[in-house]
This record gives sequence, structure tokens and C-alpha cells, in this order.
Amino acid sequence: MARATAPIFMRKIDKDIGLYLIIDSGFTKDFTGMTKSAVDAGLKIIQYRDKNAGDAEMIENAVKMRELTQKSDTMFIVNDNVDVAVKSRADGVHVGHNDAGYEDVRRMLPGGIIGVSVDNMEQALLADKTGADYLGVGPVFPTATKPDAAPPLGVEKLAEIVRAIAKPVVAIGGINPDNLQSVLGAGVGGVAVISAILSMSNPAAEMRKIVSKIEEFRNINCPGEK
Ligand code: TZP
Ligand code: MG
Repeated sequence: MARATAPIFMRKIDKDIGLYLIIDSGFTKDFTGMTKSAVDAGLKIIQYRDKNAGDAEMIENAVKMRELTQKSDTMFIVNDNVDVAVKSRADGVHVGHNDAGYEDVRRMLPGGIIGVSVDNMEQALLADKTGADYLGVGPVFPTATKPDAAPPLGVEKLAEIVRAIAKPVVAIGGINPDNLQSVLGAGVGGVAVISAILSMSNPAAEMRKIVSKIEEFRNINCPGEK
């Protein structure tokens, strides 16, 4: 269902995130096509991740992605670059646990959603205490997408973090339709995916497949919760 008016910086994140698609410039340049597919698939969040473009190019792409998500229920998050998030009027920004203090990010993006990447319990507790709105935890499994990522933490440690943190947790790293169930079993609210969607010949079909697998899992394991 489309929102009548989606106030900028007023969307709140709830725990049931489902598939969180990261549209990464290392895999696609079709930012608008992927955004449209994500909106059509009913995703609650997408993220624009671009490690190569300069600010001007990122802003240009982000503004288009913002426009396509604005009147939908899909929230739009920018990776790393708070300035791009502000200028594109994104719903929020996703930063690393050792990026500039979230206080500064909060000041630049008042009311915006701040996601923080963590790879262990200590970082998770700190990010929770210092005001992250949701945590990205991973890599859960080995992944070639982020060569400088920490060693994979596995689903057991992921589950421990989920139990310790009241905020929404999104798992990331090497997640695909085959291992999805084990990640959901750890109790996460969302699963962030890059390569298992964007490297496929039909990314839209892959999005729908993962969305329906998540729904199937929830119907079996959390009946009555909607
Ligand atoms: N942070 C931790 S792992 C990762 C990021 C950005 C990459 C996830 O990509 P993929 O292709 O879904 O493993
Ligand atoms: Mg980062």
C-alpha cells in the first residue's frame, strides 16, 4: 500500500524487516531498475552502497532512488555517506561501528534511521547503547563481496547477539536462499543480501524467491505474528 504522504526523516524501523537489499555498485549500475524491482517485491528497506563514485555521482543516483521509494513502503538508506543521505533526503544512513561518532550522524540526520555494522558481541552492545536504530551483524558466512570483512561469526554467535539486543538485527554476509533458513532460525528481523541477488541473471525473481522463503519460514515458526 502506498503512503499518502511519506514525511522525510519520520519513518521508523520495526523489527520485522525481512529482505534488506543492498544495491551495490560493484554488482550493478542499474540503480533505478533494482530499486523499482525492490519496491515491486514489497521490500521494507533498500540500501545504496557505492564504494567508487564521488559525492556528486552518488547524490545523483540517490536522488533517483529516493524518488522511486518516496511514495512506497520501501525505506531508503545510504551506506557510509551521511552527506549523500541528507542531500537525497534518504530515510537514513548505515555506518561502520568505527565511523565518526553517531552523535554527529544524528545531528546531521535528525529523526533519520541510523544503522550500524558490527561483527561481534562487544561492538553490538556498544552500538546498542550509543543509539543505533538497528544493527547489521556479520559477516555470518564467508563472502567475497567485502574482502576486508571480519572472519565469519556463524549462526550461533549471531543468535547470541540477537538475544542480547532488543533493537532490530539484520544479518549480513554470504546469505543465499540455501542458508537463509539457518539465519532466520537465529531470530534475526532481517537479512541483508548483495551477491545472491545482484549476481543472478534475474535479480527481481531472486528477490521474490527470498521474500517468499522468509514468509514461509515465519508462517511455520511464528504463526499468528504478523
Ligand atoms: N558487510 C559485511 S559482509 C558484507 C558487508 C557489506 C557483504 C555482504 O554481501 P553478500 O554478497 O551478500 O555476501
Ligand atoms: Mg561502512
